[in-house]
Amino acid sequence: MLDLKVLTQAVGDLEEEDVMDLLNGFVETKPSEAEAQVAVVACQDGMAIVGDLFEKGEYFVGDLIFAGELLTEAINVLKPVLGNQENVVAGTILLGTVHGDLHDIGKNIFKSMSEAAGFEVIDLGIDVAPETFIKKAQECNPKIVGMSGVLTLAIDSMKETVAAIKAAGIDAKIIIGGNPVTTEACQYVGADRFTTNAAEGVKICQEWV
Ligand code: B12
Repeated sequence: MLDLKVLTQAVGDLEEEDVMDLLNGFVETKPSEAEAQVAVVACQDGMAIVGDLFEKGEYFVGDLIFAGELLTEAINVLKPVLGNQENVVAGTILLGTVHGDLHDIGKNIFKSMSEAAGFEVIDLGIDVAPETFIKKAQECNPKIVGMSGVLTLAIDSMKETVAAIKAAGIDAKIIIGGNPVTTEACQYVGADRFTTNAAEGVKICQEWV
């Protein structure tokens, strides 16, 4: 059985070998999709430890970079057990990390889980300007637009992007995700829904289609 607290701490301590051993051992037990999602949340909690240590000055930017690589590697190990319904096309999600923000690990996790649930995801990448969201939305007519961001400034970028999308008359549901999003932020931004959990985000998108 996977000890989630040990996993969270190993991510927080940037103990790559321990994290990989724990996850490879976990995947060998053929866990359910729900169990795998819980492991993702444990890794995410580990990143919060990294963030706290960075704020305290105990970790530096190099540690953030390493943490980013570690989490990407960890999610790659979990991907095969995070679900797979590639033959079902549930709908299209246009996704991107908003302008000014270069963080993409959370976005990529949401992308993987959405694809596993049968969505087609058009990923615009990071630091995406409002005009880019609009141009692509006009081309591919998505049912859902997903915006990601973890910097505080991302909230204002999201607000700007939502306003531009609405002004362009694009008829899509909008979901925002990333560590700083809250009920208040969601109202401020003008999005339909928010989440800080990729699995919950997928459920919301499934409700919409
Ligand atoms: C790794 C990391 C980096 C890496 C990012 C690598 C990468 N490829 O993404 C690098 C080194 C590049 C980086 C750079 C910087 N970072 Co940084 N970083 C982090 C760290 C440690 C982890 C972020 C992360 O990946 N979390 C884990 C993921 C899985 O969580 P998540 O994003 O919330 O995603 C989950 C959900 O929210 C959801 N989700 C996410 N997006 C979406 C979208 C949709 C549509 C849905 C439905 C769901 C969803 O799904 C995910 C899984 O459940 C955080 C600390 C923290 N607590 O977050 C700091 C943090 C975000 N960084 C910070 C800072 C300050 C910086 C820098 C300014 C540092 C510097 N001096 O250069 C730069 C900024 C660069 C920029 N302009 O963006 C601060 C932000 C402070 C603030 N209030 O704005 C933090 C909070 C650290 C801290 N405590 O000080 N960083």
